[in-house]
Amino acid sequence: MTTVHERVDTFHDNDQKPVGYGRMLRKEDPRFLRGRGRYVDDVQLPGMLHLAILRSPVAHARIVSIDTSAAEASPGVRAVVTGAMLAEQNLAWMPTLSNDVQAVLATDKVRFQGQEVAFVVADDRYAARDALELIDVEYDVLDPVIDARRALAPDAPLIRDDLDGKTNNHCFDWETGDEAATEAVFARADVVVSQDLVYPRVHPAPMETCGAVADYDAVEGKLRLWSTTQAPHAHRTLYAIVAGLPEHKIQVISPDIGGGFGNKVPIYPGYVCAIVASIVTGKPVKWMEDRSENLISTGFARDYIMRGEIAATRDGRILGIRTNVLADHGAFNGTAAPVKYPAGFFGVFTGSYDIEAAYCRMTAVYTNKAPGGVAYACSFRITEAVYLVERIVDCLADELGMDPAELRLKNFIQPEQFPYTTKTGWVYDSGNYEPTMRLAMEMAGYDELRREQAEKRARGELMGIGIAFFTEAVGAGPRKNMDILGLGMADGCELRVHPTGKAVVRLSVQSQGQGHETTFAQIVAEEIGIPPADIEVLHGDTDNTPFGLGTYGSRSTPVSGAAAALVARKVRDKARIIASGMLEVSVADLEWEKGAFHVAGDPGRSVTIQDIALRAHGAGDLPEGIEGGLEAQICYNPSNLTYPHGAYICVVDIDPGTAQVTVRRFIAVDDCGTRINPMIIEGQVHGGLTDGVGMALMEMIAFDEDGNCLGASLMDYLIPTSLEVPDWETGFTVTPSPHHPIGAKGVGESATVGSPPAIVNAVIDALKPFGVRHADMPLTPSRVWDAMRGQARPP
Ligand code: MCN
Ligand code: CUN
Repeated sequence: MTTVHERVDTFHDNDQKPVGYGRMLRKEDPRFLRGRGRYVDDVQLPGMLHLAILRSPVAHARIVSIDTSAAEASPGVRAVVTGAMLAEQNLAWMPTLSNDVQAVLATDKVRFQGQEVAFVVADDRYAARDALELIDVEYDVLDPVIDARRALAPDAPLIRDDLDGKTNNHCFDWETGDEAATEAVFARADVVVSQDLVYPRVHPAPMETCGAVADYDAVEGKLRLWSTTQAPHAHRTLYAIVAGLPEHKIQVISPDIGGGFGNKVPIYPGYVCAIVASIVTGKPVKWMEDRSENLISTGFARDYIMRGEIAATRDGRILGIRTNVLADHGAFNGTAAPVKYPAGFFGVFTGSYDIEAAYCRMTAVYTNKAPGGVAYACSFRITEAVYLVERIVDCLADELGMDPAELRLKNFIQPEQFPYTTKTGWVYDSGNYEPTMRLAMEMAGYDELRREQAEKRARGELMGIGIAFFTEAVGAGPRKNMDILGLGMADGCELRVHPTGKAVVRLSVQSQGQGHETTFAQIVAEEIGIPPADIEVLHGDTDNTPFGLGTYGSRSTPVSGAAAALVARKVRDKARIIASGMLEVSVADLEWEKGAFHVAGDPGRSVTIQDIALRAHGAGDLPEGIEGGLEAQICYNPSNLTYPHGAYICVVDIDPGTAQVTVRRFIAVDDCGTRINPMIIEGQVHGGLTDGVGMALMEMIAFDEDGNCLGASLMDYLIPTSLEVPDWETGFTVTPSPHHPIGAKGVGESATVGSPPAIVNAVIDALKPFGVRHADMPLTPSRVWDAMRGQARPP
């Protein structure tokens, strides 16, 4: 495993430091490349049973009766459990992350197709699945509510009759900004443009589906749960609350995770069923969903129906932005977002522009669709916000007859305005937008592209150039105003340096493919000078890591990364005192040079961090008041979010005969502050851009009018492969975060946030000769064809 790190010294593109930041190959890759990753489904325990879930075939129905007798008699079956049985233990319902409740197994009604109705525990997976077919459920089918626009109609069927006093499908209202001030700027604007936009329901579709192995030991009274979770500590606390087990008797282990993309933030009924099954049978129980179960029942993303309005002066000064949103939350509000932000961080819909006023009003509704809402590299709804603002800015450019790059450059928040408080109250920590935009334009050869486009238009060819410029808010978040179910959004970190100078760093966040074992070793290495190869990163096991809220909203680097840097500094401070004893000089006379302290003015007299580690654990004397050992623990509470930004330019060609869109080029310039590992950042950006092509051109979880999910397999739910995407052209600028100890901002979701509007803007730009001003995602050939012929289909 260590051999790959030999390249660390030669793989730098940002500086010549011997250890620390740079293009280091991933420490986890030898394991993955040799097929030695260990995922939840690889967990095999003696006597383990298997659990399968019966799901509702219909979107909305009353359950009349359930007959499990045939299933119980089926070979290999150990238990069949229904909602009624869970209700006896008060376990039929569980809290969601958004102050709603969700059925673990349906008791009264089913509320979406694919909802959990009963489960079977059997000796193997096949016996369990076979027995599902023998469960006889009688449904009294009800009219479903599928279109969010009809959810509040007076005659709409009531979905959540389980909630006391509920008489309609209203979920919540939310507003932000200043309505009157916005009205005033709209009233005096020369130009007002408005556009309806739908961000369709999409799905994260990670390669590994969700699953768990629960192992309850009745003698120890301890529950061990291997599960596909992005937030093991937060999940543990919720299980403690729901199951009434003491927290120290629950160990949540998330081993290697095969992609999360937000899909593994919520707690799913399957996890709870596995726990119940293990407690009931006294055996370990594995539940692993299949692809269709994952697509129809687990956390979806988006499903926002938006109206964007923008007001400006005739010469292109943006004055105000206003939006009205209808949010479809499905049957239960299972959104994972800080509780004070029911619409996530959608509040950054004012984008990267210095405007006078903004206002947003949102209504959220229940429909007979799967619950969820925040998932798929969304930065807590920033994906929708960025799409909204970047599309309407393009609509404005079109209206004004102005170049979309020029319009953006004219309205950017200026570098000296940071920290910048937006009209919806967010404080952007730092930014320098124009150089990022100019770099993207230079890499693209923007003026040349426009010339090429003019020539092609003259020949009847369809070429489009689309721009998106985004600012994200990532790194949730300051405890004073962010929590999930009462848990403050801070992260712990522990660092132990062993006697021989090798170290272990324990994190509360959890990688699902982002390379934390590498980058967190690099952060610590940069601070204490121990090579990354000698620093082991441990995560994903609540018994062996400090408490913290986990990985989502690109918060690992902004929050946990800061914790790792600070804990290393704490260890270094102690090392300095020990070094002063070893060198017999005062602490003030020591100078730190990556990996060693030397006496100021006498570099020959020095001790390395490894020497100090040995002394800290050794037999010799330590300075007065200093305990032995070399380790520290901290909990980092960020003072603000970090605000990465980026400029994306997309070039598309459209076949006028088939309406097929080809993304010919894509230029992405990202600014995530200090860059820890540029290779990993590029990987994150490449993945996010590919996601963006999927959402813009291919992906949608659609339903028919009965509520049948039409995206239940990867034959129907199209996700892009390397064949549908171009060779990405990436660049970067560096504007460090002022409050983050190493100046780093998050980047994991940036490209998914920024790329869809760039692609849609490019397609609409290509369709200008047809007078098209907008068409909704996904821009499949049929939608582009309809747009060319002036008939927009309902989404
Ligand atoms: N990084 C860096 N320098 C920076 C910022 C980040 O080197 N200035 C590195 C980090 O150290 C980390 C990676 O880039 O190794 C991503 O860091 P960060 O932006 O902090 O995001 P998280 O680690 O918190 O990852 C979460 C983010 C989210 S929310 C989704 S969704 C998503 C994404 O990551 N899911 C992913 N990228 C994914 N990539 C993979 N392979 N699999 C997923 O499920
Ligand atoms: Cu919103 S998807 Mo990521 O935050 O896990």
